[in-house]
Amino acid sequence: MIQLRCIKCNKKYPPEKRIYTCQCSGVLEVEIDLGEVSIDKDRLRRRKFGVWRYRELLPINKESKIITLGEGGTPLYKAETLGRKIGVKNLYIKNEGANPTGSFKDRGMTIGVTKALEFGATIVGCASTGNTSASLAAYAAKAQIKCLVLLPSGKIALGKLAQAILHGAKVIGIKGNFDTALKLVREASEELNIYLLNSINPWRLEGQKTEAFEIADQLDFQPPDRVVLPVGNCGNISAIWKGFKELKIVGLIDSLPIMTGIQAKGASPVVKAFKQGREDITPVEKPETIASAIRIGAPVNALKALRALKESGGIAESVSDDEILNAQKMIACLEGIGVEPASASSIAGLIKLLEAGEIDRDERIVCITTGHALKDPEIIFKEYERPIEIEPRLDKLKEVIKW
Ligand code: AN7
Repeated sequence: MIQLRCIKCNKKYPPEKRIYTCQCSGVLEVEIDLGEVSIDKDRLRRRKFGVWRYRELLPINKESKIITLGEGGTPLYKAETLGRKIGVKNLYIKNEGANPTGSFKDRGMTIGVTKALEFGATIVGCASTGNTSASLAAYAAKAQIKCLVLLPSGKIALGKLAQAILHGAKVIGIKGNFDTALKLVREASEELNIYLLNSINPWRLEGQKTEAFEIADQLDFQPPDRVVLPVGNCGNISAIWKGFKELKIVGLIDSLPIMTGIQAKGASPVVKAFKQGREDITPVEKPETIASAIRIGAPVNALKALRALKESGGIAESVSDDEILNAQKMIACLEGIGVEPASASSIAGLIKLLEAGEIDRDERIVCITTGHALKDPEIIFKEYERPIEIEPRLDKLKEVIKW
């Protein structure tokens, strides 16, 4: 049995109901009766990697037309060199930039757009700091339905904007930030019959919980001690925590990791609330950071995230733009993994917490890098030297090569 439950007042709704929030305005969670689920490691191992490897734990009808681009199945790297540099023996990087459109959002959209079709929607929409729009535009194209995306004008990394345009979405810039755009698209979804696929949509997060399933699976069901990831609108950390809890309930793992959420200093309402022991956030009016993906001041899933942090005995920390850029360079040059700035905040946060003695160096740690470096090429050109140009002569080449 599947139902929707409000995480604030516990009110339940049947899954056929096309709603995003409770009457009390609390956010909803999908509840699957895990007692009815039969799943075992041997059956899983016979299937290929990816979101749909875990279909027994996903809330999709058997008859549904599944919209997929082959999402998930991303590599989990043992980060030996970076680990040695920062003094962690067992450091892993789960690289979500390896998804079809270059971010973890694809895991959510395969479920979200499949669900949109189940509901008979012909238009999907979102507000976005970039990656959600790139992903939704691609999945809407695959499903051959219309897609509307509202973006904070001038604040979107170029690669993401290019993707949304390429896949044929109706892309509209909003004078304001992400939070303003989200408010408008929520209003528009009511009036214009648009199926909303921001992370306020509980079905979408069901796809993202497979990040937890895959991490456990790739570590032979010996879950890590800790998972570190960037936090913006708070959907992903909530989804991943839900995923680990479900794996434990169905008996595939015996322990749960400590969740560790990292925000950028200029956009860190969750870190502030966490440190003050509160369950509600005070929105940041003018969020600012070079990590544009997580430039979010009023995260809609904050309550879910704060509960995930609390239940797992976790930590929330913020990092500066310089720390983020430094971490981006370290991952790129020590491990060969190119990530966008928001993603690098997980490593930046880990370094900060190790130095502060809040994380034990003996832990087995997984850092999630959420989006690909090419999403934001402008940052790279701004922060790094451009190539010099020479005449095509060997003596000139010898002159300029100084390793
Ligand atoms: C690379 O695309 O919110 O805490 O509109 O793109 O689940 O919001 C992106 C978020 C981390 C934060 N890393 O995840 C959007 C959007 C990257 C991201 C996050 C985002 P959530």
